[in-house]
Amino acid sequence: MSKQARPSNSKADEKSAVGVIEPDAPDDAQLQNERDAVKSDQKRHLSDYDSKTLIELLRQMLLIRRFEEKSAEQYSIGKIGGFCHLYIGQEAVCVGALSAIRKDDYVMTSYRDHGQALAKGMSADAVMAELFGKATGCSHGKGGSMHMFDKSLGMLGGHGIVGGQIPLATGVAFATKYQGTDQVTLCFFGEAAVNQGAFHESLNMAQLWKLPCIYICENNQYGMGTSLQRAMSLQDISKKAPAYEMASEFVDGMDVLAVREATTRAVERARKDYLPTLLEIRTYRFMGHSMSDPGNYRTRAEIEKYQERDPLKVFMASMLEEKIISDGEYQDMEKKVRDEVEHSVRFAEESPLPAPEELYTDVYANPIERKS
Ligand SMILES: Cc1ncc(C[n+]2csc(CCOP(=O)(O)OP(=O)(O)O)c2C)c(N)n1
Ligand SMILES: [Mg+2]
Repeated sequence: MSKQARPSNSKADEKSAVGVIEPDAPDDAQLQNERDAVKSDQKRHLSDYDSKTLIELLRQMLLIRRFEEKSAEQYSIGKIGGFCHLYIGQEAVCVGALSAIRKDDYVMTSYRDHGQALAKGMSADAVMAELFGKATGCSHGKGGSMHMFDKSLGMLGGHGIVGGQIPLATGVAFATKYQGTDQVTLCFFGEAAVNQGAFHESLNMAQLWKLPCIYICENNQYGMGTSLQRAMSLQDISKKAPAYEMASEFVDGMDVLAVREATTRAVERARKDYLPTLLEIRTYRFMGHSMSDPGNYRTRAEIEKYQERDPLKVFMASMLEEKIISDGEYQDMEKKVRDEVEHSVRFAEESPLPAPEELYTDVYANPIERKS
């Protein structure tokens, strides 16, 4: 269990419901303390891991960060169109969680899906080409940012309806149990999805039927421009699980090792006893909701203060201080990651657009008659 303070309902109580003033930026000393606490927690845990595992966690977080920065740049020059939701600030959540599962386990998430896709083993080329709407993208250029899929890797998307993936993932977990496998399903969603009926229906069935599904709420504290305090009566999301007799944990999402360890406990419960878990992983998105968000609902100061606890920087600093990685090795990692991302942009640029005939493939209703 993380040492980070649990969210309190006090602001909502004081300024109740509609028209509340957005939460004040947290106090400097408090953030510094939290950052030190994460670092010292991480350092204590570093010795539990071999350096190869730790370096791979760092590399994946760095790849996602550089990939997302490049996506923002390519979006702003018009190479990427449509919706584009970036994951910067939340990297420790998907990297920590996916490092606790096997290759044949399943992952489903929302439209904020680039991180999960990369951590599940999809290539930067396939993801960037999809963002560019090119035929070589993982969904043949027809899905775009919100629909990263690779069935062969167990990456089952990329879903645009808030909370829509929660019953779907519950169904996948049902299917694996029915088939007698010991696979588990990780289902990621934002905290705003918790207010959807589908969340509650799914948790009820998963516990009743004992399904190996791990529900991971990425609580980044905002649903578009609405803060959690303005939208949810009980903001302590992990406390919703006991209503279904489900196990739950509150986890610090800025600490990749804390996420990995909580997910490992949930995976064990799912694989051995077919039991579901709800993990509330507290995080923060450093960018707007999507590329078109002007971000007027929170202050620059609030963002900067959370950036003090940047999961990538804190983990990198812990690794350097504990001499698990040297400056030179880190620079080398940074160069390789940047090359991989640059390669993905060239690959996407040079790839063809989907052929016009592709309009008639991969659709549910077949055959579609073309009117001449
Ligand atoms: C059913 C439904 N309602 C509304 C929307 C519009 N919408 C898109 S994202 C979003 C906010 C979701 O926030 P959260 O679940 O916290 O995820 P985050 O974006 O923070 O990752 C909303 C309301 C939608 N896509 N689907
Ligand atoms: Mg959110």
